[in-house]
Amino acid sequence: MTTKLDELCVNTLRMLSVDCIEKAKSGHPGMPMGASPMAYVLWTRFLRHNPVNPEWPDRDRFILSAGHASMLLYSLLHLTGYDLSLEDLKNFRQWDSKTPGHPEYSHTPGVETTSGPLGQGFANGVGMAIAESFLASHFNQPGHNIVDHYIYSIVSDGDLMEGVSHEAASLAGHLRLGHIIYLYDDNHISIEGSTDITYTENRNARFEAYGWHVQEVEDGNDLDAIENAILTAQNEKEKPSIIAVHTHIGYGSPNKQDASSAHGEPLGPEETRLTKERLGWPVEKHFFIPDEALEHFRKAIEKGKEAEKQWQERFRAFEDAQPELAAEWKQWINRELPDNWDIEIPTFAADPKGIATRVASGKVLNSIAKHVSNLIGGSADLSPSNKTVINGEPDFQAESCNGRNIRFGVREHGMGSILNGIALYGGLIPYGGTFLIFSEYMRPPIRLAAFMGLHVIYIFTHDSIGLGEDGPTHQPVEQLASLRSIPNLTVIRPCDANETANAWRLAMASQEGPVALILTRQALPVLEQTSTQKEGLSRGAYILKDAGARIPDVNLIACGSEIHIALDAAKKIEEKGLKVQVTSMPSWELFEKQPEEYRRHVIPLEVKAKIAIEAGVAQGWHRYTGSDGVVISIDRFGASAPAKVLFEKFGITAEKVVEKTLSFFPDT
Ligand SMILES: Cc1ncc(C[n+]2csc(CCOP(=O)(O)OP(=O)(O)O)c2C)c(N)n1
Ligand SMILES: [Mg+2]
Repeated sequence: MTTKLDELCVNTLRMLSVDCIEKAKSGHPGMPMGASPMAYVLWTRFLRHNPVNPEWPDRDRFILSAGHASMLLYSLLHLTGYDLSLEDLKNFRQWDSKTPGHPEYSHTPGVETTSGPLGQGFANGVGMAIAESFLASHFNQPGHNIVDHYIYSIVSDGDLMEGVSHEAASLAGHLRLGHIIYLYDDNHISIEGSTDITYTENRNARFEAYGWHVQEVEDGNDLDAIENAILTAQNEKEKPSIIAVHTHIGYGSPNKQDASSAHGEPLGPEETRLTKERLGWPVEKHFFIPDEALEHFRKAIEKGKEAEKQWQERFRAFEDAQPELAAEWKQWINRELPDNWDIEIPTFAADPKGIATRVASGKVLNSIAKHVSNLIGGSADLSPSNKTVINGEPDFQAESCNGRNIRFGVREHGMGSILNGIALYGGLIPYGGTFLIFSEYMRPPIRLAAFMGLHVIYIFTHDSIGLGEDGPTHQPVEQLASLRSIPNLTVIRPCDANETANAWRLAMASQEGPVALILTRQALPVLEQTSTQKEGLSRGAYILKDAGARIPDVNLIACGSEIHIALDAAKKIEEKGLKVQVTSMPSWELFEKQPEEYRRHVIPLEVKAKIAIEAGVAQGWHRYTGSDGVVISIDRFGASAPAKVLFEKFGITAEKVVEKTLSFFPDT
């Protein structure tokens, strides 16, 4: 039964959101007005959360996937008692406010993920559900339920149209992630108008085909119907649930309800007044929060404290019964690595024949995974190539949620967003692999991982024309430059097996943002120098081969497979009596963090001939060679042929380096 108080609370959510958007003269009122009833039911009758401790590990997760409805989330957070004041709400979308245009993770208390790029939140939730079931399977013991909660989301038409929702939904159905409960704000409107112009498939049938449990609520204002549907979804343990709630965008606005004009612009003063009249809201009041409504919403604080308290008691009992498991739990949640986690990372002996860095990566991953049991991940159907399997571990499947090998299927975009969800959830260190070229298919979540500062590790193999015969569709040329352009993403392109080991060391410790390991398909020599140069890689660049002079004549700068070409070339150039330094530069980002003195030492300014070599586009390298320097690069698409032939044809050879270098010294 819907009471007057329920109605008052729903309208408080609606009109608080509308007033804040009016004040900002910017924002999206339509969805908060239509989706407030479902949000109200979920947040006051179901969501187990503690506004005083938003990070309590066993809380339900709530994701507003349709981030444009941010004002709805901010209203919920304020009303239920999070550290978000009415002043903060009044500063919606303003410089330095806690209420940015779209919700930002770690910026506003209670925001579980950054949402706004449609579809991402949907897929993040799938990652969170994977993490939840993995942790439940690892830690829960008979009589001790430490991890047991739901992943809720409100998703919109746009979320469901985006491809990533298809990928993530398909995997979630396969994995039977029964703790997912998504409310679909089924309002038939997107920016360009009715969804009839573009989005007419049978959506229920779509989700049923994935193996989801599907329900419909005919009237989005029917609180009891919404409540019943959520209860039914909770009882469905074997399937993820979606509830299509038929709503009206801009509900209550006499002239904008059901119109796309309600989507993304303030109602305007006159329409706001008319809407308040229609909903029986005091017209003259702004940001009005009736006392009874506030009191009702704020019950979340006591309920939340109590729920967390009960969990703490359960945890103490668990700790008594299972001290070792409990210690491991704390270690994972506190993001600590166990002592000696890296003790088995191999040092590779110098070897001119060498091994591919992807192969080295597989060995290193396994040596770490033996000691770090919360390292979890997989590949988008390329694990035999990416070397991402943890040997001897089960797959993560519906029947084996303790498995650490996730089979993402051919779903790079979904994988990227799911990795973000796992990292956001906490307790786990996720990694995911594909060919470097297909990082393109997962760029949106890579960007968001960087933006949110998530600890995610990417294993991108087949890093250049060196992959050979598969040809230009598979050969990255611009991908390195494009990844290096993402702020807070650390890109590491190691030159041999030992640099690969050190890259993994760094990736494991890099908690402030994602790390992309860029690895070769082809074998690379293992160098004598790298086995003793652990420090070097962590500084981004270092002198791999000294020139024997304070100021060399020539500085060759490279990374990855081109280091070996540089070393070969150095020998030949030295035969001409020139002093040559080779700088190994696996990571620009790490190098840029070094003090200037170190940077000048590794790439001295005064050197006459500075030459960078990379089997990819030149873009960016002049930053290190200077505008007078030379970049030996590939500024076109590749070709299908054996790798050796391609390096020759594209001029990524020691001979080419020698030729370019000697052009600086016409007298030699
Ligand atoms: C990936 C992505 N593409 C485009 C947009 C811009 N955008 C914001 S909302 C929206 C669609 C709005 O439709 P819907 O999701 O149904 O929200 P409603 O209008 O019902 O509030 C679009 C295209 C976006 N946020 N993310
Ligand atoms: Mg819509």
